Amino acid sequence: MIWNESIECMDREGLRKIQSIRLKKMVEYVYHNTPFYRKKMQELGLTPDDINGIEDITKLPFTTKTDLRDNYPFGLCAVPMSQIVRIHGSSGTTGKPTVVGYTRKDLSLWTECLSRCFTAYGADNKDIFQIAYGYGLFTGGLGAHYGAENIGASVIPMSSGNTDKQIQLMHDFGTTVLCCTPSYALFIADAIKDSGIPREDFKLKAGVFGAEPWTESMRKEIEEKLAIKAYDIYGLSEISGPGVGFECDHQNGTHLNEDHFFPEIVDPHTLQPVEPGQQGELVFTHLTKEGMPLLRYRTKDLTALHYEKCDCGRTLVRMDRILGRSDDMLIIRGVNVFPTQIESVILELPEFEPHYLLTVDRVNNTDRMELKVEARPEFYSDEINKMLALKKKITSRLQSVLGLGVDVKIVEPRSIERSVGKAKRVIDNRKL
Ligand code: DLL
Repeated sequence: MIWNESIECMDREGLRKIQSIRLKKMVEYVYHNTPFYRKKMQELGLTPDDINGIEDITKLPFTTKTDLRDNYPFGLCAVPMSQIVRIHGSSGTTGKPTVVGYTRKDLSLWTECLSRCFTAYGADNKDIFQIAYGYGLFTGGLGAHYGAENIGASVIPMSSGNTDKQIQLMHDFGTTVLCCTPSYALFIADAIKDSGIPREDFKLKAGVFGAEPWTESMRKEIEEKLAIKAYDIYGLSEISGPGVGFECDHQNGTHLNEDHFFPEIVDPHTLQPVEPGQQGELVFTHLTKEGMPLLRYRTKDLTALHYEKCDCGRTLVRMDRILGRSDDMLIIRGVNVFPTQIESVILELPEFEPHYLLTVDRVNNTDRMELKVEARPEFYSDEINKMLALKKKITSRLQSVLGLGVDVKIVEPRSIERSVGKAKRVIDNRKL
């Protein structure tokens, strides 16, 4: 099913025309309404007349999270506060949150994007959505909420946590679609098993998972444990929140709503555009946002884009799974390591649960990685030889995939702390 066929399946030439018209208008708009961009453009010797189409986008300056922090809280808003009707933000781990302001029109376009996502997952007004993303400054809860209401579905605004209640209502209300982070989905799956309620008594059929990187093997794990189809949803607060991108039934990449958010992939070092299909940093330019439009916002997310039409009929560009954020990349003894690589190794081996905690330390000037990973109950044993054999198996697999030695500690099932939101799987104790 397609929510907005005329846009989602538009020929690419037509789409490019729309993007060009919108970009030109947007540059004009920010030049006159966001002093930050006027200054940046003036420094580059640019005026709005220099931007005549989407091909001119590379002339424009980049925007970074630091720019948002420097203009905290509302310095990048292009409208007076009287027109801002919603404020969201991402908390980050330290310091001040990144703040985003939405006008009424921004909220309505965001809702349109989410309606496209949910329709692509096969949902409609007969579905019951359980929103188990956090409600609050985080965009997950309210973003998904309005999108689901807009397609006419019944919405249970649960927010994250309170897992026993989640399961009770999921059962009693007949939830068909669960929205939460992939790590929370795993937590919920185990809790359903513990509840003793048979799977047949639940009506759950699909899951809308995002807000953190997750691998293809994690998808399989969730699909098996919950007996549902698991879909990816991508987004970031700076651009709008969930719904910047979504998977269709073919699950051949995450379609981006590029009539509103123009995507580019650049080499994170040179900042030059890369060829389609090549991996690099994802960059977005708002084409329609009013409240706080951004030009060439560097997401730090590493991925690649594919422009061939999808078998679902959509022409919207398809994005590969996010490998990770460039700031999540660990450099261990000079080797680049992404937590998603570790997740893939763990899930490849049937003996382990997809729960892990990686701790990085520097001992005598050498980086050391310790990985705590849970064995599945049927493989966990008191017999030391069995455990040593398991440890050897995973250590040698990690060595061959990462090219690095990892000190593995196999721990009891359910002993690693579970997450109800974005999982924290890495602790880096090095003072770099
Ligand atoms: O996480 C928005 C969101 C909510 C997306 C609910 C999907 C579902 P932020 O808190 O600003 O916003 O974090 C954005 O999370 O730059 C990515 O690094 C990561 N991320 C989001 N979705 C995915 C995904 C929300 N599907 C940051 N796959 C982004 C991988 C994701 N990473």
